[in-house]
Amino acid sequence: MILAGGVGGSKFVAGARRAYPDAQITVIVNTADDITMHGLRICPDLDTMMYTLGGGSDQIRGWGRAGETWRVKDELAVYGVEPSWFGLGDLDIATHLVRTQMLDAGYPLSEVTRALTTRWLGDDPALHLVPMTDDRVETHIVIDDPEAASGRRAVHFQEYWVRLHAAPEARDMVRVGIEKATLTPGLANTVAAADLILVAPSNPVVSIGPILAVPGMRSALASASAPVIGFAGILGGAPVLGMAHRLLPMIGVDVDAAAVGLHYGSRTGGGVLDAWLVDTADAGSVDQLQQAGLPSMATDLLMHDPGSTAEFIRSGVERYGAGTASR
Ligand code: FO1
Repeated sequence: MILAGGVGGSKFVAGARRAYPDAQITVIVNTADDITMHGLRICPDLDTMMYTLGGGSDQIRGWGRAGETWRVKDELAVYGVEPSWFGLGDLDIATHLVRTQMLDAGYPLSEVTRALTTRWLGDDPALHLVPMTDDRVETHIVIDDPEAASGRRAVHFQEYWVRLHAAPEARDMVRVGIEKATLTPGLANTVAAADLILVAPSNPVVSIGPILAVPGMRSALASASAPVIGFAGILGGAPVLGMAHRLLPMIGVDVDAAAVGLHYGSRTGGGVLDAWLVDTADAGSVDQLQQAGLPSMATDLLMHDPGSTAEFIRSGVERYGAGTASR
């Protein structure tokens, strides 16, 4: 089982499939980036995962479809319809139309996802993409706004990320809907039955954070019999992908692999991890992590391709996959 976000998460899952081609992998995917635009429900992390693992993603952008065209977007711009800062490609729109119709017809997101992934992954019983929850959860980021009466306003994460390029200081975050969200049916049992649980090197604040914040997720992980191994997405003090460095300070965590590991925490200390892999650039922090009760090792964590990703996943699993001395 893997906990993951979108662009980095899908690369990680591709590596895990390469490392363990015979394993049954369930990916719990973040859905707090989801947004409704032009009447369409968009689930960026689920779609990035589905397109990437199905061989249909744009390799340069990392999101959306390969060979995409933008005629609908251009038409919307001619009509002057906002938001114009978010690019929905023509091929991608078909996915959102199917999803929105199915949701409107009453299907839960997990079933919609199963239907959509059947097209991309076939009936492959070895890979399941599961949204963290069927409920609507959306991350909003609070930024300064001198024109607002309170001096601040909250914007949807996509607006912060795509329109504002994460430039304004992130003052606070609200995960709208998280308190009432429940884990996707069956997920707690899947966690309990897993042989191995991996936390992908995805954004700790807006990708892994929301998954861990779904009520019931932390307790499911705490009582899982499988070892939980996490992989740092911060290498040498900078995120390998994305803009986690703009969000970590907001939750009081340094932009540093060891700090993120300690933020997730060791299971023995009430956190979620049994082991934490950092990049060789952060080898100096291994002792500190071990002393803090979080078993740790350093290895090359750059996801050049599925082969190199598979290699570091195997190293972590060989070292910690049978459980740790502390358990
Ligand atoms: N990212 C952008 O930087 N610009 C876009 O216009 C954009 C559109 C978009 C449409 C569908 C989709 O599934 C993803 C899209 N993304 C876009 C990526 C997305 O904003 C983020 O990278 C993730 O939500 C963060 O994981």
